[in-house]
Amino acid sequence: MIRTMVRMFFRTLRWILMPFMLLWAKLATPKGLVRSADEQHKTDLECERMVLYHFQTCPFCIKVRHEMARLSLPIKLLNAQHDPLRREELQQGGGKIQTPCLRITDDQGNVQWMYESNDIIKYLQHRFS
Ligand SMILES: N[C@@H](CCC(=O)N[C@@H](CS)C(=O)NCC(=O)O)C(=O)O
Repeated sequence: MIRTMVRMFFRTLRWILMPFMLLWAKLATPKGLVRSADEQHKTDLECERMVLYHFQTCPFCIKVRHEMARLSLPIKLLNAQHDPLRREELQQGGGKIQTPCLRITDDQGNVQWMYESNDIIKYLQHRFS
């Protein structure tokens, strides 16, 4: 009973905050780094090996998406908020349904599932700054 009420409370709160989060996500998107065409092409290819599982209005995801925009990284986004298939992939691959989660595939085809927005941001900055 209490659990249901708490869940309802947070669900309602999320609906109320949603437009503000979307507005923040859009208005605060930083300008992207400009690279030479060759460098950007190389970066684009590297980004093809990464996927970000996210929720549209999650503040931690917005933070990571902003960093991706700042570093001009065209990383594919998969919305795991309501899509059962994406949720299952995240649960099976990463071990839990929590976003943001960056799936990274290396040259050998090994897959790493990276959680925690700060860790993802540090990783992207280290690799692409
Ligand atoms: N410390 C984490 C927090 C991430 C987090 O709490 N994400 C929420 C969404 S805002 C989540 O995935 N919750 C699980 C769920 O709603 O099922 C980070 O910085 O990435």
